[in-house]
Amino acid sequence: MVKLLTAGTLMVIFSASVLALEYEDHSGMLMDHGDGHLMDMAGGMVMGQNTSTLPGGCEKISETKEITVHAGHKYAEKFPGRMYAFDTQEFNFKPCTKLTVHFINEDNIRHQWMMHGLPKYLYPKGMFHLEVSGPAKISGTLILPPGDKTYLVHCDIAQHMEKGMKAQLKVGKGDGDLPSIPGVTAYVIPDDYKGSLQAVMAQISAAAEAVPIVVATKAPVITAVKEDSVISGVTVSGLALGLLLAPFLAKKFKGMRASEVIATMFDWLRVGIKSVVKLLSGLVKRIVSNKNKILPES
Ligand SMILES: [Cu+2]
Repeated sequence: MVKLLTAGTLMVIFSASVLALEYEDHSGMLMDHGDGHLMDMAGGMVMGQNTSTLPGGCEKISETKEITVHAGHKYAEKFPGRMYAFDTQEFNFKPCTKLTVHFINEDNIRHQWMMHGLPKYLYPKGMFHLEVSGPAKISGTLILPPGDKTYLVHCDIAQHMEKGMKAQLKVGKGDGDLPSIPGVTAYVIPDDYKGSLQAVMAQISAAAEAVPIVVATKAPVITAVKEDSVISGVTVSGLALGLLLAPFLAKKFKGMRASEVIATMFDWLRVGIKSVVKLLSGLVKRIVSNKNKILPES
């Protein structure tokens, strides 16, 4: 029984450690480059980290909060037309909160949790920014400013915000809503889903049916014209050749019997074919011998 329990405990511990290793944790790998900028060699980055400096207007840290934000394609599945999303689209904190964000990127690409509009005297370019190539976890801390304001949070990788990775963070009551926050506010450019699948498929099949009719009516006209032109071309050249050769042939066959004329013509044909065959075999020999010369070198 004890053995069984031990085995069970070991299995639980093992499976827990396997689960915990689903993504790379960058927290212990980061190097402090100063000014709140931390980086590691595995592509993790924190910018605007501030764990101790109070923003102007904050007498003290009002609250200490920790949040975990997941990012990935799967969180966009509930938002039609979107490709990437955070698992949370709206955050709300008291002014002067010390906030630690644990950012878990679940995709096999790079994502960011980037916050804009912070006071620039404290946060370079007014940004607090977590970034990592996933699947990975990265953490950072900032102290939120005083006052009611709505901050933009997004992923700044090209097109990721437009594809849905956008949220808003309200400090206090905020100062309004930002557009195109999936599931929260209306899109600036709404997608058009008016056409039903049946209507679209009917349109496509109607277009497909219309195409062969056009081809069928056009094709015979083209071939008819082609046949006509071929026949007339052959006829014209045959006539011209006949007219040119007529005096020569008349001279050659003068006084010959019909059987003799035919025999002579067959003889010419034989000689003609023989010379053509000779010419072709000569050409083939040349090509083959050329190949033989080249092949050993290559
Ligand atoms: Cu992204």
